Amino acid sequence: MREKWKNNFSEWYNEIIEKAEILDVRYPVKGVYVWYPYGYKIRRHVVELIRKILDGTGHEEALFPLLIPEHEFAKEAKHIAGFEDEVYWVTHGGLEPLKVKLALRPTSETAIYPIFALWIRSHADMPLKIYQVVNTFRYETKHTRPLIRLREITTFKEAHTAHASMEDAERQVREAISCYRSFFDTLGIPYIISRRPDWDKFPGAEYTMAFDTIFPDGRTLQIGTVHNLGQNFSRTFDITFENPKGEQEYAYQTCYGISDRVIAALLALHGDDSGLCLMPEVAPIQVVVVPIWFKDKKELVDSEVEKLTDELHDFRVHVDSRDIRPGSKYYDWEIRGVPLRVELGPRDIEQGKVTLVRRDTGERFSVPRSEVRERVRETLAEISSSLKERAWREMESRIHTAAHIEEIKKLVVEKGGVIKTTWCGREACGKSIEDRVDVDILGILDEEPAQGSCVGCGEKAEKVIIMGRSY
Ligand code: P5A
Ligand code: ZN
Repeated sequence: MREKWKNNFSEWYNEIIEKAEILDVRYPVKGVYVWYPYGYKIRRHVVELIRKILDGTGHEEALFPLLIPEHEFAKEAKHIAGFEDEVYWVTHGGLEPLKVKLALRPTSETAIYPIFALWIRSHADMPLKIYQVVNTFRYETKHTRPLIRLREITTFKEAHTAHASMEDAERQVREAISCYRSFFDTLGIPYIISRRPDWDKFPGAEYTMAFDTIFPDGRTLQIGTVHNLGQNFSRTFDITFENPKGEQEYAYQTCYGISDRVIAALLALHGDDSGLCLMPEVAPIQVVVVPIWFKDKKELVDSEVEKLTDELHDFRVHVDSRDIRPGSKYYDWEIRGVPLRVELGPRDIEQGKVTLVRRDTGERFSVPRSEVRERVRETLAEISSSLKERAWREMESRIHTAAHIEEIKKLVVEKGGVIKTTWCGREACGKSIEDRVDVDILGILDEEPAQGSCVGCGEKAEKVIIMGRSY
């Protein structure tokens, strides 16, 4: 059943975040939440996954300070202009006013790049590829939401790179996109990759590539961004290197990041009216074993359950031996999205079988006890691929094409989601399209050749764009 999930998504989301013990939203600061142990375990698997991908492609993890002195923060004019409304400032040490105000990082360019200037001497020091997993602070004024729009982003995974040529920075942008693709693919999160319009790129970047997904309510969520910074920051922070010709040159840089939003998407896209459906890859518990006790058979069942858990030691298994009815146990683990349930009772034991129940489809079936390990492995893999496939299918069904402005207006009201259309590429025209339909241009699809005319002005279309209302 996915009635509430689909038709009343916001309520579903807020409820499930609490009930599944992901976040405690009662912390008394707006936009700031507490991770429950269960939610934190999911977070840990997600972080381990991105670490594995980044480590495997030559990135190195480091850790830079949370506090940024005002004079560094303010150096890059466009960057400060883009972030100044969102910065928290530390102004006092105890009762004493600080001589230099300190920003709580909203992102770490201005903490990292003065140090890159010290680390980089020659072209042989590059490419330099660093990442960190940290919390960042943004004083968001739009409606805050758990994991989606945070004032303390607790899981900011940001990478910063420096290169000896623009071509190598371009190659790095492609590598970053491919890292994020494989990350989202493992999590079964569908995405659209687009180039942000110039007026919406990262403050200080040459250009921004973004990953967006579409939620069940038709609104889009930006779940990752990759920026080519060119030499904008290296000029400001004096990051120079000696090139092979012996000349001093400014480094070419990129940066890219993902946040807690990844976890929001993971929870939101794979769910139903009974709760979460976690991807086995990141589920804190992959298999929950529920013993079915019958009067005098409790000891027999318990000893068989113990053997069974031993056989399943390759997986993250939990035995629910609480003294409550099996039905209540099923309910609890369904909310928390445990992908697979194993039931074992006297009858199963007699027949040499165990009962498996899939969280995603509700399907219930018996497998021979001797094959249980293999069958669990197979079923988890099937759950993973079918959740992923369903999420992609659903996202694609929320993308519509329009050739006229009236059609866009109609689609916005009737269907929501993302609208694909054509544009001449001129900023003034783009902004007027946004105003007339009251929907934003999310990005440009570089790969798709434009045909026909611009929906805004009727002149020759140069670009295929996607539009949508985002979180
Ligand atoms: C890239 C990493 C940056 O900050 N500097 C280092 C670059 N890019 S960004 O687009 O501004 O942010 C990266 C991603 O963070 C998510 N995000 C948020 N998540 C939760 N709450 C917020 N308030 C918030 N703001 C941004 C987005 O997914 C974004 O792509
Ligand atoms: Zn136009």
